[in-house]
Amino acid sequence: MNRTPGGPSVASRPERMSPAGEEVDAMGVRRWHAGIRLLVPWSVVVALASCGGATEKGPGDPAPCEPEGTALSIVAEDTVFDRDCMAVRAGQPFTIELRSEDTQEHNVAIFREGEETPAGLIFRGETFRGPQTLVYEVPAIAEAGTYVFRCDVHLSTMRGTFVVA
Ligand SMILES: [Cu+2]
Repeated sequence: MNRTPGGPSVASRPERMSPAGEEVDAMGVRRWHAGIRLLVPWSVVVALASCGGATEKGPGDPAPCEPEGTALSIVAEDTVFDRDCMAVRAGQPFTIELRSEDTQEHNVAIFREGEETPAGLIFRGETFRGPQTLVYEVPAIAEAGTYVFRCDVHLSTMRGTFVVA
């Protein structure tokens, strides 16, 4: 596993592709301590977000998973995440280890539920190609509630619930 405290090892990859819909935020996401300081035009993100599947969970539903410490992990393989729920405690920084077995690009981003827009963005991890593992360092989320995590590249299929309790 590659821990990447100061910046991902893939950041200097020279052959970044930039077809529409992929890598739109490649330059902006390298420093994930600043999940809101994106250089990408928001219109692109909004366009992506608008293609996302509807959220079927209501706000009154019980949390589908419980906090499990501050070191989360998730696997992307065959363009699917191996879990559909992650949870942390409010007010605690945490890490998400994303192990990708795919040559396609993946990432993990967290949004407020029902608000997969620039305004609702909580955190965006760098998009990268596997097979490779990155550890995202995510600032504390102060507000308990139900959020959404997703891969920005496959946002309609690679997604799940992110619980802050
Ligand atoms: Cu993906």
